[in-house]
Amino acid sequence: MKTELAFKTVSVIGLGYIGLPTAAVIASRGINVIGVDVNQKAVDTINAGDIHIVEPDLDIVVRGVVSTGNLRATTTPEPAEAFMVAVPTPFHHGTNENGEVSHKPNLDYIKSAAKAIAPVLEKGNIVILESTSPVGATEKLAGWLAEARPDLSFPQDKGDSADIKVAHCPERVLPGYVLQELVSNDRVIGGMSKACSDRAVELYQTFVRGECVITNARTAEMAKLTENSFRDVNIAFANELSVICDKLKINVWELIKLANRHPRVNILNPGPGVGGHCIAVDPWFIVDSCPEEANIIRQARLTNDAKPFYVIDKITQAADQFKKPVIACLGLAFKADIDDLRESPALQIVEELAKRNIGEIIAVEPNINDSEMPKSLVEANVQLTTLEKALEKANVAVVLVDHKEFKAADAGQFAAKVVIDSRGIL
Ligand code: SAJ
Repeated sequence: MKTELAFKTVSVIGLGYIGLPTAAVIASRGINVIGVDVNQKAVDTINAGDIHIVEPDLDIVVRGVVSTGNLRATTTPEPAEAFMVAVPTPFHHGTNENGEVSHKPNLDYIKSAAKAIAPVLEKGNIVILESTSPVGATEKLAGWLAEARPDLSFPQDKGDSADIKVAHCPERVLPGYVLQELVSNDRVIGGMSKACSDRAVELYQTFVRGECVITNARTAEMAKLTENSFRDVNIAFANELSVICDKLKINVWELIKLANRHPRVNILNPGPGVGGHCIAVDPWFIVDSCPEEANIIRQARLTNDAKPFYVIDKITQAADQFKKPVIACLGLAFKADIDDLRESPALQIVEELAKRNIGEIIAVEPNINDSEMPKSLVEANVQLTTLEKALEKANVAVVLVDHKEFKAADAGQFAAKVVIDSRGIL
């Protein structure tokens, strides 16, 4: 790590799950960071030294850097030496001309960010796209910047000698471990020219302890999509195995443990589906770019998206055995030991069960309180309660998330109930 500051002022555009921790960590290295977000409430919260997202220890770091003046948030971009764009890249749901589901990447947020920073760009600046993006997005970003600033030169035209440098350096941090992984993970740095990559490495070396590995922008974009697709395909394999094992009356957890004893086999865990904002999204960017070629990647997405419905059917069949079924659903978050319910297969399952009206549904989610209960569940009269109370009352118990509280539960509490353990923790 360098001791002298290669950058005095850095701007981070988008203060969400990636942008805010990145801004805070850079600010903690003594660099002046201007955080920009369109959400006035988020900006006010940050300037008050608070945070609007959930990530362990982030509140402490943000409070620290706001109090020293190293981090300041605003809704309007200001001049800086480097601009890091960390805005969402969702997809548009739709159907193609053959009537098949299609997922088109939505680059509107990147385009708005480009339009917002273009007026304050100065010769010598670098713009880095951190958002997970389809291949070609960095070139598009550079194109939008060039359109807005014909007085400056850009790497697509001038290569190494361009006034503005542009690179893609995808974020790769795991929610729940963001502050550690921001510093310790290796970074893939894809500059639009060598000079772009070199300057980006200088920026990342101010706070990254991992290695900064240089490639071009398109490869960097694809590297990120590949990492998440690799995980999705492997989870789909595990999910498919779990369905096969149910049919063949084999315990899939025992099977995977045994197979994983082979030195070259490492199967992931089946579950109720794949949630979160990355693994269930990014593979579609590859499918959209190469629909004819990306067959395994598409099938993995379909397999993982079908898994919640398989679990719902199993629960419905179990409930059918009782006159007045009471179904305890353990977990609402998208994965273990976090409070993030967005794109959660557990939440999707509970919502669908409530809709089907198959009995009384009670939910246990140790990481949220009553006021954080999703509106959809409140409206459907799903009660949030403790594990003990839920198990006392339920005749069907469903494990949807492998939270530590559920793993620590006493096996006796589950006795005399129909148990559906989608995470294999019991
Ligand atoms: N899951 C399983 N079985 C498993 C592993 C995960 O069902 O064996 C499920 C989880 O329960 C969850 C979903 O997959 O619903 C995704 O969870 P995750 O922990 O695999 O990943 P994310 O979405 O929290 O973070 C991923 C990470 N990518 C990889 O591990 C390759 C992270 O490093 C990325 O930075 C992040 O996506 C991102 O932002 O793209």
